[in-house]
Amino acid sequence: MGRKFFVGGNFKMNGTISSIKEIVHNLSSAKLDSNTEVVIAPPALYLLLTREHLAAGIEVAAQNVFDKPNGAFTGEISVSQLKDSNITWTILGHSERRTILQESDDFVATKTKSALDGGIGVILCCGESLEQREANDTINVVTKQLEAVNKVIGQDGWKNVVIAYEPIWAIGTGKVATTEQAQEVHAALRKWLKDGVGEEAAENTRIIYGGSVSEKNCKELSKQSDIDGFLVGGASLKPAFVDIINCQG
Ligand code: G2H
Repeated sequence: MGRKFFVGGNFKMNGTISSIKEIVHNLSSAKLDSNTEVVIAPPALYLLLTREHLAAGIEVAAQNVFDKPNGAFTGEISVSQLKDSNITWTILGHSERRTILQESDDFVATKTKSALDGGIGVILCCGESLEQREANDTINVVTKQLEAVNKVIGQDGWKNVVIAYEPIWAIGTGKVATTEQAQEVHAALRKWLKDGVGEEAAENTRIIYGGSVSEKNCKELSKQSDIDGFLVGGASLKPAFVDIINCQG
């Protein structure tokens, strides 16, 4: 069985009660390709509202989760609180958190382990800066980010992980990676999975692309053999998100 196409919508710190209700309504009433798994990630404040109004069959993700079960951790949300709220996924390791909030590879790894142990799927982001790409360091950077996770989750953990390759220079810039650039890194990540985790993980783990994905560029990207979907930021707030979900039709 092939890998099911996966499209995530990362709303980041955008939206209001009314705009999120509108997005959720549009998505719930649209005709979506049943061969695509769809997960949307609103800001934490709107997770419950989103879950309440969203059609069954579309899942909801947090944009982050903490690695401790509960207690005195002001401002954080636990895995069990997500579970309790029927939030079944979380994004982790997004470059905006790695750079702005200084999250290390090891911290992302422990949060990934906590999420998986608690029964939440993880959209695990990795990606290089422009400087790192120009220094030919891309594959080294992204595999190092994944290695930190592999050390703590082990082979079985990858079953509930979707890897999102997001070159930092392509995020929110309108500068999408070319299909060749994206495919090259995705293929290298799959090879890393094969060599470092195992044949099964390489075969089954979805590797999705993120960074200025739009209804215009998604079709071409989706034809690449190692691109199994998208993590969409800006365009997930627009009606065109439906066209991205349906891009394989
Ligand atoms: C990359 C992406 C979603 P955008 O961060 O995670 O955002 O599509 O706006 O570049």
